[in-house]
Amino acid sequence: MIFRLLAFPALLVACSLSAREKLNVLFFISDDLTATALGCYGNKLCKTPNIDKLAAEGTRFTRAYCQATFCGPSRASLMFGYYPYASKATGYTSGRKEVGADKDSWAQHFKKNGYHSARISKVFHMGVPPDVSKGSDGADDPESWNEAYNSKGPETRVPGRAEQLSNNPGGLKKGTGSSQSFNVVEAEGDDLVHSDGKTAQKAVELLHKYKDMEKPFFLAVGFVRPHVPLVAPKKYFAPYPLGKMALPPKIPGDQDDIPQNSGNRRTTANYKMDLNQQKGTLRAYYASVSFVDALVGKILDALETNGQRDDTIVIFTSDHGYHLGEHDMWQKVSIHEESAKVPLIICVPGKKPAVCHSLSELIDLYPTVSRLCGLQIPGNLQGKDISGMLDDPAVKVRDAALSSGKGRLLRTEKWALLDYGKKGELYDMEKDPKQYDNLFDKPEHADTLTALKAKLKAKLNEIGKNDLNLNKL
Ligand SMILES: [Ca+2]
Repeated sequence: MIFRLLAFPALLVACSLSAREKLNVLFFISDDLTATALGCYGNKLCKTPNIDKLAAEGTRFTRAYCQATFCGPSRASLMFGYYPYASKATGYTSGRKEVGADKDSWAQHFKKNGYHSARISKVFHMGVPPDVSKGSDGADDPESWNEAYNSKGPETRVPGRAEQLSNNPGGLKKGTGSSQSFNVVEAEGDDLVHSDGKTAQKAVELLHKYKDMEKPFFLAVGFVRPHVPLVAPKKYFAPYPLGKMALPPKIPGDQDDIPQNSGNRRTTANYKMDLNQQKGTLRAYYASVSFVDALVGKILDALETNGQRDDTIVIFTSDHGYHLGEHDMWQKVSIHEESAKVPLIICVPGKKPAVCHSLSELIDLYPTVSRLCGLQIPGNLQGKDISGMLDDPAVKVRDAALSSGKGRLLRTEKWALLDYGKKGELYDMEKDPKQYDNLFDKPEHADTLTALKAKLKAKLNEIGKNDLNLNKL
């Protein structure tokens, strides 16, 4: 039960002493998880029953976009409520240091307003696997938390069946993108061998501890999978035999109208992956996603068993999306749909389940959840309060979403403009949702392009202009 009627103290006294005036917040953030891998977003192969169940109980957003398509700037942006363009948090390891001391993070805002705030594992940037192997803090912000825990894990140094699924294991040539390669381990042992298994166990422990706490809690739980290395207990690989894996369609000439840049060179050709290596990568990614899903289920079970579910807002998302072979591209940094769009589920007690197609951004979480919990929304935040969408999914608060990676994505309901300066991509998302036909240079769409470019320029002028720093990616 949730009590807002403070004018009626008799009612409060009549009810359980553990009842709180404010809702708790349980925030899940996965790493490098694309929406296309989840059952609730239409994937027929990858098994995610627990996340699907949460989606069926809450509002699932179909057009939610990250503000940067790699870890550091995306996480700094959503946690501090500013576009990367508006802060100096534009590099791979960005965090508080770049954002500055004068801004309260989302968690810190809750901490300052009567919440007990806690973090487990990766919420701000952490290097995966280096920080995970060491159990170190990465770019964490200690000011945000009353308590914080890292989940040290062995990553690839675990017994099991190991594979390197690329003939270019050193990664791509200098200047062409990532050195992150597809290391896979089907690990011996149970969930608790791994960082994420320990994270879930700690979350269950904290939820139990918070049962009798007077303060409401803000608990942020970060999972490091399905970020590479693709290491998970071998039981999660079992449902995904190689022969069952279906890659996205390979369309001849698909890449011919995509301007080459450092954001989209993580291709099958550059990684030198044969068909079995591509399917093996998909298989290991799905196994990693199912591993995360099982752990989400474990934590939500604890929330239910403790009787906390009716007092807790549950949010599930990822720091950005990921390519799993669309346009023969892999990984992140590109600003195509699969990389810039994120899964987003917000489940608020007492609100009807819904699917919301309105445009939203990860920086909307800070103001929205502040509003839902009855906290003031700091006036300087750049996100918008989208809580109205949770009462009525037809509500719209923005006519375009902005993301960034190598270039800038302006996404309206009908159009996607991928702007790289002189070059770019333009897609009609109603007719061509998979982004096969780049209309950027087509004269018949010149007026649309001009209008979208003007809209993008106006937005950037409004929010700040620090371009992302793609060094070390
Ligand atoms: Ca990431």
